[in-house]
Amino acid sequence: RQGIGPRRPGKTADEFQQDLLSNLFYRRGTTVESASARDAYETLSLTVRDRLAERRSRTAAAHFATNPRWVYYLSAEYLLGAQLEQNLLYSDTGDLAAEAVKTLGFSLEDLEELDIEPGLGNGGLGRLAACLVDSMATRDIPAVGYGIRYDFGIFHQIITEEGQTERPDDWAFHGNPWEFPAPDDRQTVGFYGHTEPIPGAQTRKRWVPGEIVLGEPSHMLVPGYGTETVNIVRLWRARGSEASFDLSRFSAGQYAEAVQEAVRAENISKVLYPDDSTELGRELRLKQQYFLVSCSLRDIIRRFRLRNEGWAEFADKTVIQLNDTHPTIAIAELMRLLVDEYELEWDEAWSITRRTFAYTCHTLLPEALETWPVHMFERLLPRHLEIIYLINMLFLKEVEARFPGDHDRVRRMSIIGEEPERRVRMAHLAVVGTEAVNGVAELHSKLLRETVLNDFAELWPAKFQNVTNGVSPRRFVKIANPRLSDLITEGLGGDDWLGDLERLAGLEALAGDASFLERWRAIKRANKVDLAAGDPDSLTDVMIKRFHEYKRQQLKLLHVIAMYHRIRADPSADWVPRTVLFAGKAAPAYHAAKEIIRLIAMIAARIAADPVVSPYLKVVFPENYNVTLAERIIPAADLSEQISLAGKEASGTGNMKLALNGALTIGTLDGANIEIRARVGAENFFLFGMDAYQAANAHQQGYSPWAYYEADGELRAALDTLRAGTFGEAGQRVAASLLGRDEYLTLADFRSYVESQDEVDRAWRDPQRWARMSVLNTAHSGFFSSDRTVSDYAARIWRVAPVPVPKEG
Ligand code: 26M
Repeated sequence: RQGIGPRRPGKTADEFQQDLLSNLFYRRGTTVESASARDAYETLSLTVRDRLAERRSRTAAAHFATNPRWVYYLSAEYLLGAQLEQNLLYSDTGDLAAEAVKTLGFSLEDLEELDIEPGLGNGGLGRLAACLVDSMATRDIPAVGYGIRYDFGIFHQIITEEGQTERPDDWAFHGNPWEFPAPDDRQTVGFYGHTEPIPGAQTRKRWVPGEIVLGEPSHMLVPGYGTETVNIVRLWRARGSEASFDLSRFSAGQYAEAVQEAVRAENISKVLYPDDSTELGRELRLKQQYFLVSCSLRDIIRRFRLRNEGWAEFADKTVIQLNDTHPTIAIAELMRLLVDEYELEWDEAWSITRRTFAYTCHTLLPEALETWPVHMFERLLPRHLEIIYLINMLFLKEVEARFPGDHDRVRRMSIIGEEPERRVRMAHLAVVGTEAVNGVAELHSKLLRETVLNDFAELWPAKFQNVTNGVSPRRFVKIANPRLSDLITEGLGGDDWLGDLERLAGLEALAGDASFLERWRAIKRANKVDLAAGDPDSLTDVMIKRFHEYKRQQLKLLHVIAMYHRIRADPSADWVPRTVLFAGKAAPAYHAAKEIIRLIAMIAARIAADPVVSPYLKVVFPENYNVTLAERIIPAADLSEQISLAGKEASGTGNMKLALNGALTIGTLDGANIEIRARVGAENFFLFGMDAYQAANAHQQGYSPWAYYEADGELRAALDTLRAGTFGEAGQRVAASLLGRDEYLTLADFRSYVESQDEVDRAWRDPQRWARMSVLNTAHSGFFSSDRTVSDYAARIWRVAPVPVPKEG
């Protein structure tokens, strides 16, 4: 059946138009006369998708013919963003589409509003996964991203004066035109049950699961930019098997009871857990993780076996990247498949497993390091626990041999923690079962080696690497900021920078050109007008990220209160007008974070109602921060708040997106801020606060927030205002937390932060100077392209090379 295929989608406006009409008629089942906006949207999406599908088939053929080492990215989260605009850009059909939809009586912008983003992630980790799959395709790396197709994504946030409330996110309510279901590739997943010895076998065992669930995949196309490659992200959805429908109960009229097993099965992919960085040991979450892993590994093995190679080749043809510990049970699952099902010897299976996996760590927060109670593991995954015990025993022997008599070290390194209850430490399993471990920014990787994973780094120094995060310049510059993109393209004499972001350095030559700076400023202003968050001539000061105490939205608020006091004390002074924009979600059960959101809402309302302060200060909180909203806020930002306590933010990626769009950063020496500052230059970055070593020692050196309260009148006034209840109970509770333990040393960094903010005001008063600094930020942020990140992974961790896909014909 080789060489047979459908008519290729046409390239001309006429052919696009014809395809659109035929999709409207034959796939949507409607006519031009009666087409609604949704009909037009669905039809346009299918027409664009068809163009990518054709490239996808050529990609699959080229990959199969080359038989390279494939990259499999395992992630419990993907924040892919809206698909239509990106796919128009990547298939170069934007102009054709705009013309064609006019004949249906709609504008492209109307239809883009119907393009809902799949919110299948919490924050940075999920968006990073999306940027990496974009860049893997762009760099022609044969790759598949595996994830879970949650029915309900990250909750929809509503902001009132009461703070945050949550609504379910039924993102696919109207269907999802970007998805290809692949029911024939469904897999069977077991849970619970018991294990049995196999007569005559040593390590092999039989697992008899007590529950069976089906995993049904669908995939989304992931095109590369400026290349022919189209990879896929394959998402699994849980389904009840036939056995989960109880026919006898159905016949007896017990309809609800008859389907309860199926409902239970389908709950596995029902909802994304909305926790960011804090662990909550729910069995359903562990079930989700194993569901993702079991389906994906079987799919990877299915693909491998299509190529008729032996197990000796597996690790040479497969690398599986674990996005944090969430999919780490894959290490035990691959061992189980190889030993129990494919009957390999333990040592051979272990050698294959270790050479196949690599692990990316995204945190340093101890409370975010995943552990599972042994009793839960034993019930849900009895065979996996046995395998983990065996892995651990052999590993601890190795430790004992290297460090004889060092029992404390053995206890610290064990995959099983004993205190206060026995728990499986997923990060330890991830380090032991992989060939490479990486952090996500230089400082983060260094702190991993020096602190949480220090024992492991001493045992295996070569295993530990850094790969600094990056972001997609297509989504976060070209699509989000078309005005700036056009100016950059004009300034550099071409748009090659979109696939080779270091070329932005060429803008340095224009940083002294007054007319260029003037246009640069005008674009920032126009973006602010579009955002409509505040006076476009005010300094737009943005803090956009998940709410977490370590990120220190509280510190920004103390600064807002200090500004408020200053203005009230001297209303006629020449204040720099600011619009302070916060956006982000708090985990629904994270009360302290929700309290901070309430406080922001309260202060925003109070300032808006104050005629003395409101000409100079406005606080806004647009609700439901997601990728789509980020794309509107980032191009309008003047100032980027990256103010986490040093040593706590692994990398940050919003910091990169904002710098690329010409925002200046005010930030601590944390995560990738350090690398941004090193590149854009210290004189173009507002630095403040203690460093990670000072921060790490503060509490044991007797840190007292009261000492800072006593010593700093402006800080004291801000805290007293909160304590007095001027901003409600939320303000009182936030103040109590800051004057209690102040875990994240907010008060210690306050003075330095305010001084740095005063420096921000001075720079802003000289518009030329500010514009110059802004251009230099963009010019020197080319390193932060996720294309570079992917090339780093490819060269140093995956050891894979690009596989070009030939053009058609
Ligand atoms: C854990 C348990 C139960 C439910 C959810 C979780 C969980 C989910 C997401 C825990 C952590 C999660 O993400 C952590 C995260 O987003 N880390 C961020 O990763 C980014 C990309 O590397 C970095 O830029 C950020 O600094 C880091 O905070």
